[in-house]
Amino acid sequence: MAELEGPEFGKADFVLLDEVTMEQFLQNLRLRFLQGRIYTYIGEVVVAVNPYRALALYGPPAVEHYRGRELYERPPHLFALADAAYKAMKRRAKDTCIVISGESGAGKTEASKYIMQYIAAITNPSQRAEVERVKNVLLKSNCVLEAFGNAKTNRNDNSSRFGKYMDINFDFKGDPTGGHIHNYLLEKSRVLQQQPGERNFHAFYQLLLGAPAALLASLHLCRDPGTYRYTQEGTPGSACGDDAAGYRAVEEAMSIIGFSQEEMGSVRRILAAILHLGNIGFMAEGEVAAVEDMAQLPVLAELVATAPENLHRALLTRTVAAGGGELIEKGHSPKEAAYARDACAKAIYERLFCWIVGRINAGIATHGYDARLHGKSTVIGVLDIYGFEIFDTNSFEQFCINYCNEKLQQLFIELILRQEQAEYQREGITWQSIEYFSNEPIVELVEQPHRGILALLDEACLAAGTVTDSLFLASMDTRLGCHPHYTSRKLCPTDKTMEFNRDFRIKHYAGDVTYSVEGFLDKNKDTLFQDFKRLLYNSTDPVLRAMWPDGEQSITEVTKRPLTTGTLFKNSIVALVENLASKEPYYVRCIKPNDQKSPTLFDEERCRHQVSYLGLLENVRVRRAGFAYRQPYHRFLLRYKMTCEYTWPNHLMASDREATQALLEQHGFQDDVAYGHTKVFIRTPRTLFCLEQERTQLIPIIVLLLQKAWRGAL
Ligand code: AOV
Ligand code: MG
Repeated sequence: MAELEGPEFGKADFVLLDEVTMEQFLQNLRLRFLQGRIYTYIGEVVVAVNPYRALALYGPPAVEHYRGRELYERPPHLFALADAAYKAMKRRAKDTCIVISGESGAGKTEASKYIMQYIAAITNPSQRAEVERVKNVLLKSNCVLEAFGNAKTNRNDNSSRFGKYMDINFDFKGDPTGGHIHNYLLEKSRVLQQQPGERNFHAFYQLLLGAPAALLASLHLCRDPGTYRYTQEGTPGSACGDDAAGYRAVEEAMSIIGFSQEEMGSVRRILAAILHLGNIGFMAEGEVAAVEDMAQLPVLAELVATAPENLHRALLTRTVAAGGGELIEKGHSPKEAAYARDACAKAIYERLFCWIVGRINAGIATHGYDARLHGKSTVIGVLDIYGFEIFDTNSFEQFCINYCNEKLQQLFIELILRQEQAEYQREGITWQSIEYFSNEPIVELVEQPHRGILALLDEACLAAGTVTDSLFLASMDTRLGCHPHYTSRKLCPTDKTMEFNRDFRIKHYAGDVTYSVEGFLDKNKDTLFQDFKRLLYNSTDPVLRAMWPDGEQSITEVTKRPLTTGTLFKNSIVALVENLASKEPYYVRCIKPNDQKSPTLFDEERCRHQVSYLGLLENVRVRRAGFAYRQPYHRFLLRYKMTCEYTWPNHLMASDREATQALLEQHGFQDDVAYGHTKVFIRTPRTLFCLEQERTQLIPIIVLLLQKAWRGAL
C-alpha cells in the first residue's frame, strides 16, 4: 500500500487526509514536496509537483520497482500510472489515454517523456528489431519536436509552443508497433517577435550556435543571433541549455528517425531562409515598395531554390483577378510588403513544422499491421498540450491556448464523475453525486455557434477591409456584455488595469485573463498571398515544394475562403476531446510550486490557487463520498487474508467474495463496505488503515513462524 511509506512522509493519497480542507491538502503537498516525494494520488489521479531539480526517481531500478505492480502496491509515481494504463490496455484490450494538465512550467512535458520512457522500458522483452526501431523513433521524436516547437518564455525555459497528442499502437503481445502524432496550433507569431526576455524557437539558435563553420558559411549565416531581426530579441544572456549540444542531439535524432541527408539539408536551408527573409527591408519607390538591399536576394533565392527574379516579384507584388478573368499585378506599398514578408516567414516555419511531424509519422505508421494476423491493435494516447497561460500581454494565441485548457478541464470534470458513476453501476452499487464547479458557461462563451467569441471573430473577418480589431471589440461588448464571464474596459470604465479600446477580459476557470484584441483579426484570417505559395511550390527543392501543394492553384481558382485559424483550432480541439472521451483516461495533474524555478520554495498562495482551479479538493471529495478504495476480491484477499482465521492460509468458501465478506465481518467492518460483482468497495480510509496496521503487526510473527517451520523441515 502506498501509505506504507509511513506517516512522516505525509499521506500518499489525499483521500486519506483527516479532513478535506485546503489547509490540510496544502500541508500534505508541501511536506511531500520538501522531501522530494513529488507524486501523490487522489485515487487513480496522480498529482505531481515540479521538483525543479533532478531526482533519482526514473532509472532502471525504479522501472523494475513498478513493472506489473498495482497502483497501491508502491509509493505514488508516474510509472505506476503508466503501468496501470498499459495493463488496462493489455489485459482488457482497452484503448487508454493519459491526459497531463497543469499550467505553463508545471512539468507536463517532462512527465510525458517519463511516461513514454517507462512504456519503452517495459515492452518488447524479446527484442524484436522492428519494435525496437518504432520505440526509438517514438523516443527520439521528442528531441526533434522540442527543437522546432519549444521556446524559452518567461514562464518556462523550454515551453511547448504547440499541442501534442501522441497515439502509441500496440500489438496483441503488448509491444509498440507504431504511432501517430497530432500537433495543435503552433504559436507561429513567435517566429517574428518575442516578448522581452523570451526567445524564438530553439531550432534557430541551435543552427546558428551548433552548425559547423563550413555549413554555416554555405548557408550564408554568421554565428550571432543578434544579426537577424527574428532572433534579435532576448538573446543576451538568455541562452537556455546548450544550443550547440542541442544541435548535435537533433541531428542525431533526425537520422535515427530516418530523415535522409537531403531532407536534413533542406530543413537547414529553410531555417536559414527564414532568417535571411526577416532581414529584407523595403523602401518606397514612388507609390510602391522596392527592396532596400538587392544583394540579399540571390542568397535567399538560392536557399529556397527559385529564380531571384521570381522571388523579387513575389516580395513586391501580388496578383489579383480583374474583371473578365484577367490577371493584373499590383505593387505592394512598403508596409504591405513588410507584412507579406512576415506572413510568408511564419507560414514557411509552420509548414516546416507540420512537415517534420508528418515525416516522423511516416516513420512510425502502422500500415504494415494486419489485424487479421495479429489481432486488434490497441492504443495508449499521451496528451501534452500547452498549459493555461497568463502573460503581461495576452494575445490571440493565449486566447486559443486557454480555450483549449477550458475544454480539457470540462472533460476532466465529466470523466471523473462519469467514470465513478460507471464503475458503481457496473458493480451494482448505488451512489450519490457531488456538486462540482462547471466551466460550461466559459466554454460556451468562446465556442457557441453564432454567438460565441470565435463566431463573432469570424463574422468580423468576413467583413474584412472595413472592420478593425476595436470594432470587433465593440461587437463583442454589444453581444456578450451581459455574460458573467466577459468584461471590457468600455463596460467597466473604472477598471484602470485595462485599455479602453483594446482589452477584454475573460473570467477563466483558472483566473481572470485580460486579452489585447490587437491582431486578433489578422491572426484569425492568417492571409498569405497566393504569389508566395506559387513561388515555393515551384521551388526545385523537393522538400520545400512538397510543403506547398496549394501553390499549384492559380489565382482564379482560389475562390473559396479558407477556414479561419480560430475555427480550425476549435474543430481540432473538439475532435481531440471526442477522441479522449472514447478512451479510458488516466490523469496527471501538474502543479508549479513557485515562479522562481526553485527546488526548495513552496509558494503557498500559488499552490493554493492551482489546487483550487484544478478542482482537486472536489476530486478528493468525490472519491471519498463514494468509496475511497476498491479492489478485486482475489487481490484484496491476497493482501489481508492473514488477518482472519477463515482466510488464512487459504479459504474454503465458495467464492472470493464470500471469503472477503467473512474477513470484513470478523473485523466488524460490515457497515463500511459494499460488495460489487467483482470488487470490494471500502468507504472510509480508516477501515483500510486498521487492516493495514493489523497486517503490519502480523508480518513479523508470520515470518518467525515460517522460519521455524523451515528449520523444522531441514
Ligand atoms: P510544461 O510542459 O508543463 O510547461 P515542463 O515539463 O517543460 O513544463 O517543465 C518545466 C521545467 O521544469 C523543465 O524544463 C525542468 O527543468 C523542470 N521539471 C519539470 N518536471 C521535472 C521533473 N520531474 N524532474 C526534474 N525537473 C523537472 V508549457 O510546455 O510552458 O505549458 O507550455
Ligand atoms: Mg510543455
